[in-house]
Amino acid sequence: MRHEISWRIERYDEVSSTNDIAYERALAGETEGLVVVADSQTKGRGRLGRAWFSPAGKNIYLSILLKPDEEKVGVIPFVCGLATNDAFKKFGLETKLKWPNDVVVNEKKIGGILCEYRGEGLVIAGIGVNINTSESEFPEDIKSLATSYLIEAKRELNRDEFVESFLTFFKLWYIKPHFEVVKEAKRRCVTLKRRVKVLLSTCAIEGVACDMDEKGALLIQTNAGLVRIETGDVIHVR
Ligand code: BT5
Repeated sequence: MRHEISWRIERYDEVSSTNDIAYERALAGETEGLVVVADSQTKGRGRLGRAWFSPAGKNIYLSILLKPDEEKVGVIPFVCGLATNDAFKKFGLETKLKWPNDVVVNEKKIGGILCEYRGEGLVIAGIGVNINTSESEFPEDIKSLATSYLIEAKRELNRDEFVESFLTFFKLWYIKPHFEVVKEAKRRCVTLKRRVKVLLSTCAIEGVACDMDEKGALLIQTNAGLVRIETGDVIHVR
């Protein structure tokens, strides 16, 4: 079995994106286990260049530098998601996963995950988690889609305690075989058994999300047969 990862946490007040800082640190010779945590981001990002709302003093913006075994690269987003679920549970909040990279409470997004493969086995795993943002503080365009610990649990949460707990759970999931990670992600994934529309770069497909394979790809039963999807934007149709 792989040795346990040990964490080295670097804290910043404001960065462009914690994923970028973690990558710069990797280029400067940092190795697996570096964790970059920022109080705010000026260019926090999601997938496909989308922006991640990252105000100061409220939430968690964190990136981990990893060198996973090859077969595990594809399941790092689930490792992040499961650890986020477990950390929230420790503080009394039940959350679920939405395929491929969201942490949700009742269809609303409380956390987002951006894992970037940077070659030579290097993965930067970025996690944004909404902790103490109130409803009125979310920008209009995401207000109806987003939620936070404060909104759901009706109390504030100490961000350092959440980070500590998240990193502890991350370690536990990271050393498990990839198929066990996927097995648990399947159990917690609200996308399965749902009718979905998946937006791909050039088209959209609709069907029932019937399963996830052992690599974490989504299997969709469409009128034209079974379709396997490795990434995309999923809309739960009903
Ligand atoms: C994600 O992208 O969900 C991945 C977000 C990853 C953010 C972390 S923060 C630390 C690290 N450093 C970074 O620069 N990024 C990572 P995606 O699936 O593309 O979702 C983006 C969409 O989520 C946006 O287009 C909005 O609709 C919505 N959104 C933006 N900010 C949000 C927030 N704080 N909470 C909930 N939804 C948000």
